[in-house]
Amino acid sequence: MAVAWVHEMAMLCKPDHIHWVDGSKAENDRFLDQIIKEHKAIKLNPQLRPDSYAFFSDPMDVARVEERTFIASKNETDAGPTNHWRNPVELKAEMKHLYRGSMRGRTMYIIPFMMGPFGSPLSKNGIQITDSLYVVVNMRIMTRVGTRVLEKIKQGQDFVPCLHSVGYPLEKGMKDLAWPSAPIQRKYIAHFPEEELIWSFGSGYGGNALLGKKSLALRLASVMAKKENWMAEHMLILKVTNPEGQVKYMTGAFPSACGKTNLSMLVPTIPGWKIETIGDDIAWLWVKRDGRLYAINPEYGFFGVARGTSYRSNPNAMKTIAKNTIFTNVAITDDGDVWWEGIDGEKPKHLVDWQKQDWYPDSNRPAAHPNGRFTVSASQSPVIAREWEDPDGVPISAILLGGRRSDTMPLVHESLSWNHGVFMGSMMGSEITAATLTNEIGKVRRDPFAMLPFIGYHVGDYLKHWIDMGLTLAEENQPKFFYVNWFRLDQEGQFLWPGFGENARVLKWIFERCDHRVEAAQTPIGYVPIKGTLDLTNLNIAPEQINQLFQIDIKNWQKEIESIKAFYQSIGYKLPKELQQELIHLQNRLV
Ligand code: TSX
Ligand code: MN
Repeated sequence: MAVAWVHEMAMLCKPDHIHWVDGSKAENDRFLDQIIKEHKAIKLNPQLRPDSYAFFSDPMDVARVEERTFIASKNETDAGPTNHWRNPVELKAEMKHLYRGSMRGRTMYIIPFMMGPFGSPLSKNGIQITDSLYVVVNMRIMTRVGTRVLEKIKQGQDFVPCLHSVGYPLEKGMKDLAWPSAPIQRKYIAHFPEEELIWSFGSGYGGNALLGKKSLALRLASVMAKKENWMAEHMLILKVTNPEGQVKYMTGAFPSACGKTNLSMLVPTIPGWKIETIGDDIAWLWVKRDGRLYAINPEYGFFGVARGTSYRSNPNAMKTIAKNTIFTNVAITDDGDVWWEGIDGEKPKHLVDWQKQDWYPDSNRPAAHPNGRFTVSASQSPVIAREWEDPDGVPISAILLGGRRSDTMPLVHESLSWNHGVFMGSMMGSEITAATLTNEIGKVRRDPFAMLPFIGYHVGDYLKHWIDMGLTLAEENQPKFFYVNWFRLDQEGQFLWPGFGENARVLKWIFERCDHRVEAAQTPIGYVPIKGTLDLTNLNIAPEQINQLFQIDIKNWQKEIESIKAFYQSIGYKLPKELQQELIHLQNRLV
């Protein structure tokens, strides 16, 4: 099965060689030696950053390309209004034409990989074919790669075939590039959910090319999950331990640029509380026979944004990436270490920037690309929870939701019911910052459950699946939803909440709400802390600031309702009636 597919793809792509990746350290070391010899990466100073490498991509290949990401299902309605739909037969024909001979002069690497811990009922096998060694060494960090998975597949276990080519064949006499890729109009990230197949062409970067992550673990898995009654979500997973040693697990969905990786590794400022990481990006969730919701992290590493990562914002990430790390599109210091905007310490007097150009403090451009990344094994984190690879998952008590909002949203509010929580998730959104679209700064971009680019089917059906999952959980087992907002501003435009490690105070309140240890005040939008129940000990914050953080401005909320209505209209007839009702209930509670 696997071998037949590989040979068929080799006939199509016509590589010079085929290499089956065994996943061993020895093999990985050989790949890295070859990468250095071919000048496709540099080795960092081993005294400062042992066993670490830096890659620099083509400036035209620096991020996921949503406008070239396709859901190819038989019926267009199955892709819904949030995806780019293509007819699968047509798309395959179009892409086959591109793959024909696309690996000439190159080696085709066959990567057997697994998403999820060994032995978990939710884990999925994949085989990625690629002509990029960058992809091979990154996949080995981000997923469980190697012979052990291949054995399972050869014994007859299912796998998701993932075909990837950078789309830059080397004809006779042609010289390779440091970062081969294809122009935008020949880039394709194609998903065939009915066949459970992924075809990616023309990009070597991140989620476009490391197909286990966004393509398999979110887009395809979300379709499988809907069919098989589980959930594939864009969520971190946290373990919280209180001073008495009691443990709760929480998941959290946040759009990009909200600090999801920072939250997943947070260092609490309140004594006796401990936070550990299960995952920082993706959660697969299912209801077990005891009637509770459990989560696994399908990934094996972190593919984090470098910019802004520092000992101040995320000390545990900094410790994690101290060695054995692959960096992409960051700047290089004169002593052979990495640098990016927002890292600790003084600005260097000279750097080589991500485009391999000399950079000085008065060069009017960032030294590291804003989407520059680190790739590192989760097992290297000093705060990885010991049960992070438990095939049985961890039981979830709370689901955090949030976005970047300068007004309207309080620091934290709790759902009134499961359906109200799904409503909160459906209307999630983040204000557009300078880092996103310049012409719409300040507007709220709706991003239901932070899944907008990752739902592999109709967004209305996806939201209905969330409603239905509530029905399979007994009420006492339903996790509570908590909408948090670290980004509310005062009249002067200053952040009202110190954020970062101080967020542990909010997690403490959430923890104690799950235990019914603290009362809450009911407001039209949900439950908020009663005076004295949010621990503000040793926090130098004015009572007026706290009032502002929790202020519910009726006018702002009426505007919010109008904006949610418009968003719901864009979803169309498949929007669950339960959510329409929640919107009406909210409107009624507000008058
Ligand atoms: O990650 C963030 N978190 C979550 C941390 C666990 N960020 C960074 C977001 C960009 C990725 C935050 N930024 C958070 C936050 O809680 N809060 C803020 C806003 C903020 C920024 C600076 C300060 C306070 C709040 N204060 C000083 O710089 C002194
Ligand atoms: Mn993500």
